[in-house]
Amino acid sequence: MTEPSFIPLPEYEEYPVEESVRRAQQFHQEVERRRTVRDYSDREISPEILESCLRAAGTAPSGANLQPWHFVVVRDPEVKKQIRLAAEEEEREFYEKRAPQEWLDALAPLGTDENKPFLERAPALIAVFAQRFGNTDDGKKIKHYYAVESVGLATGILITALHHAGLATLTHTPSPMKFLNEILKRPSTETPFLLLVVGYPESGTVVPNIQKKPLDEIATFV
Ligand code: IYR
Repeated sequence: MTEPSFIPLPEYEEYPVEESVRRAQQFHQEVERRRTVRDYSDREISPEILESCLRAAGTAPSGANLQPWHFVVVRDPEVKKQIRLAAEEEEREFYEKRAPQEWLDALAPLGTDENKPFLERAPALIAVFAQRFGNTDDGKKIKHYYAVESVGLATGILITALHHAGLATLTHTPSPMKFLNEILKRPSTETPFLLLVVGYPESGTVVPNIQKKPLDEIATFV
């Protein structure tokens, strides 16, 4: 068993209260502008932006620090096309057969359907995988604790980092997503978590007129 080893908290910054309040408010204003975008321009993204945002995602806390995530960045038009075709096949099943009416009613305000042109047009797709198992340095199979929760945390940071860099995203969840393992050649110990579409919004893009819940509905202070 490895003994614990500690270092001083690196680069911790405490702010005067007023500055802290201002920073919190500014951050809220910045993330409040984030909207899920479904219409993308085909303008390319500089790879350094994606790399830095992925490094930011990789700082997320995870169960036992096992970092149970893998991100596949897809820019190759041929691979994007394969993903679009496979996703649209699953989505057609979903919208025409599998989805109960209640689910379709919940989606109606978003105006989504089985057509996913953004999977080919957007310059990058990031397939996020959760690794339920991993390997130690000496090749033993180990369980990853809280893999899904950890990947959710990393993905939240990724979306926020991309927004901060001026990019738009769409959290797309074709269901089932197992086709991503085949197309992207990922092992069966990895479960696709979601497919993040990344790019610049098409000029004149519109988004659904929907609201976020107010603070008193999402939080209770005891
Ligand atoms: N996966 C489908 C359906 C869908 C489901 C939810 I929940 C959404 O918030 C949006 C869409 C699709 O991507 O169209």
